[in-house]
Amino acid sequence: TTLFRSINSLISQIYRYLCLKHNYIIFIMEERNRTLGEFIIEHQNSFQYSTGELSRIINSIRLAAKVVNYKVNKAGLVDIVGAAGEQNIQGEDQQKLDVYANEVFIQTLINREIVCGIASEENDDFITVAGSDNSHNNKYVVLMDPLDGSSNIDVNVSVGTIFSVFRRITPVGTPVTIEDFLQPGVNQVAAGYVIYGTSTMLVYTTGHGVNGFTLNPAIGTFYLSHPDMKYSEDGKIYSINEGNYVHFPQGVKDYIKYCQLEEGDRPYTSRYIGSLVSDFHRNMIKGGIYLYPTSSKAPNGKLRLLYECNPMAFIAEQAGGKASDGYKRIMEIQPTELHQRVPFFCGSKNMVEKAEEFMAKAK
Ligand code: AHM
Ligand code: MG
Repeated sequence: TTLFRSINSLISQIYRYLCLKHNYIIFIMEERNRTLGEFIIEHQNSFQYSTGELSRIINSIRLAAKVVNYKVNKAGLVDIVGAAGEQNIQGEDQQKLDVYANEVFIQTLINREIVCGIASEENDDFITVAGSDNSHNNKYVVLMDPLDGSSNIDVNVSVGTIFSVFRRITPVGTPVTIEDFLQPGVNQVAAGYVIYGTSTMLVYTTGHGVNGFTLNPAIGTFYLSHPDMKYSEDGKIYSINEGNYVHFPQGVKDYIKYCQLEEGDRPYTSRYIGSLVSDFHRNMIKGGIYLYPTSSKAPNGKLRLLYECNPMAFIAEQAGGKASDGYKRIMEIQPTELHQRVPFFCGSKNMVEKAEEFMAKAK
């Protein structure tokens, strides 16, 4: 036992030394903390179609997220090693990070042969995945925004990956068609996001609540850090790009004024990062509302129904929050095109309902 303890202590001292030497953050993980891998295996059976495919999809996303995280963390070095379109000192071509993230997520899903199709905000059309035996036998399609808010990269602000998973509608064994992607959000079987922030987190739902996992960068493992995430019913934060105020519909202008009024628990605090994943994540933890309405400049809003709003709406609802386009539930909208935009009101239930009240009044 004494020998075993000494070896153990020596290993932990070497580990700490290496972490400090390489500037890693040391996470002291208690034994009860489960890893994402363990969590996926434990919860596989709670999923109604439980054949393991959905678990494998989440596993692939976990892997791709780690790869992208590594690259995002090096983004500040671009000036040193060369900007996009140039070659770095090793003679390697530099890529824009959103293009890189897109390739990593697509390749990881294709290589593992677990999906029959992928649609990405970065690509004009969807990708058909036939599988190495050309059988088209897989059942799921993934839709994603591989690096949302990527304009924030240059200024070291958090960005994210958003994903949404559906079962195909067309028969297994045939190539996917556009119908498989144009499904309303209520058909989602899983959705989530990765936030590349002060720490990197993967947050997802398969329709049984929302769980958040934090990456320990020293050993490359996600740990369950935020079990069963919930929105509070009310919140005190409103997040909107107020620079567009004059272009907003009257209902939104009235709601903003309501948020700013000195009455009861108001005025609310305004917080807007301009990175959907980060704004959403903060509001889910602290209680708040995120709004990207229509405006005279953007008559359908800016955010994409399939890649951004549906997955966030699924997570919001699973966390007890709400997501609407100002009038109706986001997840019930029947999509008509891949890159469709919709206005987005999402967050604490009572706040979204209040904003909807203002929208209805001003209609
Ligand atoms: P992107 O998909 O081109 O990155 O745009 C989406 C982003 C969201 O992350 C963010 O909430 C929004 O655009 C910010 O837009 P704006 O700068 O108009 O406020
Ligand atoms: Mg985006």
